[in-house]
Order: sequence, then structure tokens, then C-alpha cells
Amino acid sequence: MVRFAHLADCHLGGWRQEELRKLNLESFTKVIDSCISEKVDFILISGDLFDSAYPSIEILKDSFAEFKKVKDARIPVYIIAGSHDFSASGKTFLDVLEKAGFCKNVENWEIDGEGRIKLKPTMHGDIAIYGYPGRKSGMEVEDLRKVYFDSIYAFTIFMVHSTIKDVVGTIPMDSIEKEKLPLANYYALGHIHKRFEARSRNSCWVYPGPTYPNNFQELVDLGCGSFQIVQVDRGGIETINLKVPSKEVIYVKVSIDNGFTATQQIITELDRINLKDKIVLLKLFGTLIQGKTGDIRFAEIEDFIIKKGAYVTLRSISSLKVNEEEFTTEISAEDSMENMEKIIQEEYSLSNPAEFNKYLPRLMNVLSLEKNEDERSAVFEERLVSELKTVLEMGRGF
Ligand SMILES: [Mn+2]
Repeated sequence: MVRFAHLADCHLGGWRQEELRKLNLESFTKVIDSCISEKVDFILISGDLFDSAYPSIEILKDSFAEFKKVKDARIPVYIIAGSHDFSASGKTFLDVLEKAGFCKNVENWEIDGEGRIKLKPTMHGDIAIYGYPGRKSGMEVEDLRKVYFDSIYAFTIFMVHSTIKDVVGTIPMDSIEKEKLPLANYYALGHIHKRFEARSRNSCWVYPGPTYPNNFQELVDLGCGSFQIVQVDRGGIETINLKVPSKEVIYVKVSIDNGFTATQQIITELDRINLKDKIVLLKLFGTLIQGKTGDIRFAEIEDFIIKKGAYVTLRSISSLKVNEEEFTTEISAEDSMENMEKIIQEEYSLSNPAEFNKYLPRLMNVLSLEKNEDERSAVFEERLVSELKTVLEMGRGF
């Protein structure tokens, strides 16, 4: 019998807010501590251990301390790079971790005569562990179709940092059908930040979820981090997803239509809730009929939340719309930036009067569209061009 832990998407060093960066690291520490107390035989980390290929000294110091604990407990750690801690030069801090003897990177392959990618195993007793890293923008998906290996061992694990088709649904994202991956018993997946498990008779595909949520929406959807404990014996594979307790998340949605009175309305709603030591997520939605987002006094609202004892607060106004004379603009999170752009546009239009100026605000908006992670360039271009045509009132025939 063997028992191992499967982690992914720790994103150590992620989050701009110090309070959340701290919870992220704390969550990772809790996972490591529970791996040690559970006496697992080994630990798999399926990519994105770090949020970037070059984490800060502070983050390195803290994470090395955790790896030292695991090493002292004599638990081997097997890793692959993810899309975040991968570097095109091939040099990352994962190499430093490995050289220090804290983990083993299991990416190991050769290109055969037909251009196919033959993976070589890292053996843990009679268990074969194969690994293929992530790349920026899902570039690994094409390569994965060429990957193969020998499935001749008692138990085979394949660590992959990529997207399988079952988890994306209809979103236009590069993904691979899980059946197209070479045959393994356990697919230790990473990259998709949600908990997912699929099974066939002899195989199991698992995304354990990130060890801590990585953005506003993940805090809403996941609430906390998680990881997987996997037990293998003659009876088969048993897996359990363990959630990592952390500070409670409170999600407050407020519908507003008046920028002038919104501040008081939001504060009144927040005043009814116990915010003590909570992560307060404030989401504003609706259409502003009077006033602008710039009229909402966010500093005052945040002061109020913190004075009520909240641990940290984040806001999202991406679903808030503003009613203006000729057009409706969707406002991004950078509200003050939007306002500045608007003032500049108005000044420009006054000194350079032209019929075309009416398109400027919406053009700015469309041109700030961002490519979704893993969205194909062609799909993104098409989306961009079609939005531009709509704004410029050009028919589909162009
Ligand atoms: Mn990730």
C-alpha cells in the first residue's frame, strides 16, 4: 500500500495584498504540516508552486523553510513546472530547490526519430512517475498529443500541468481529451483552479484545486484551498480531497443605480453584517442612472470595513455599468484610470473636433480587451475584430 499527497497551483508569492499573500503561504504551510503528520510516502506538486519563475527572496526564504521540514521528515517531493513558474530560458527557482536536495523535477524526455516525445520515468520503488510541464498560454497542449511512455509498471503516475477537455466545457480554450493522454493509473493534474475528479475502471484524473484561492472570483468560488490524499492498494485507488481551513470569506453583492448615494447605501448594507476577522469581498452591480463610479467614495467604504474589524477587503466593479448619453460603457476595476482616460478624451475632442471622436470611449474599451489565459490567439483576434466592427458600425461583410 502506498499513500501520497497531490498538490498543485500553490502560487507562492501571488496576491498583491500582503494579508492575502500571508494567508496563501499559511495555507501551504498547513498542507505541508498535514502531509508530515499523515506520514505520506511522497508528495506530488503539479506545477505553479511559485507565482513567477523568479519569486522574491522573502517568498523563497519561507518556502525553503517548508521544504526543509519535508526533507527532515524524509518525504520525497516530485515536481513539474507550471505555466507560471516555467521560464523559456529553462532556468527557474525550481532548479535551486532541486539542487538543494528538496525535490526532484520529474520532467525527463527525448524526441524520437518521428518527432514524438518519449517520457522517461522517475521511479519511486515500483511506482513510475512521469511529468510534462506547463507552458505559457497553453502551448503545451499541442506537445501533449505527441507525448508517450511505457505503461509497463505496477503503478504509473503522470503529472501534467494543462487543461483536459472535461473541465472547460464550451469555453474556447486549448485542451486535450483525457483519453488522448498516454495510459496511466493516476493523472496528477494542475493548472485549472478548481476541484475535479474523473474515473474510469483503472484510471483516475484529479485536479486538487489550488492550495489557496488566487483571485477575487476564486475566493468566491472556492472559499479556501485544498489538496488530495491518494491511497493505492490492491483494491484500487482511493482519493480524498481535503480542504485547508483559513479565514472566512464574506461575499457582499450590492445593486446600485445612483453614484451619489451609493456610498451610504453600501455602508448601510455592510453595517448589518458581522465582518470581524473576515475576508470581505464587495461586488457592485447594476447600471448607474445618476452619477459615475468616480462619485462612489471607495476609500470611505474600505475604512468602514476595516474599522468593523475585517481582515482584508477586495472590491469588484466589473459588472457595474454606467448609463451615458450615447453609449453604455463597462467599467474595469481601474475606476480612477477610466476617469482619467475620459477626461483626456473629452479635452482631446474639444480641441480636435471630429465626427470620429464619438467612437473614442468605446474603442478604448474594446482595445483594452485582454486575452484570456489559454485562449487561442486566433480566437482572441476574432473576438477583438468583431467587437471593433460593432463599435465602428461596420457590417459583417467587411
Ligand atoms: Mn495555476
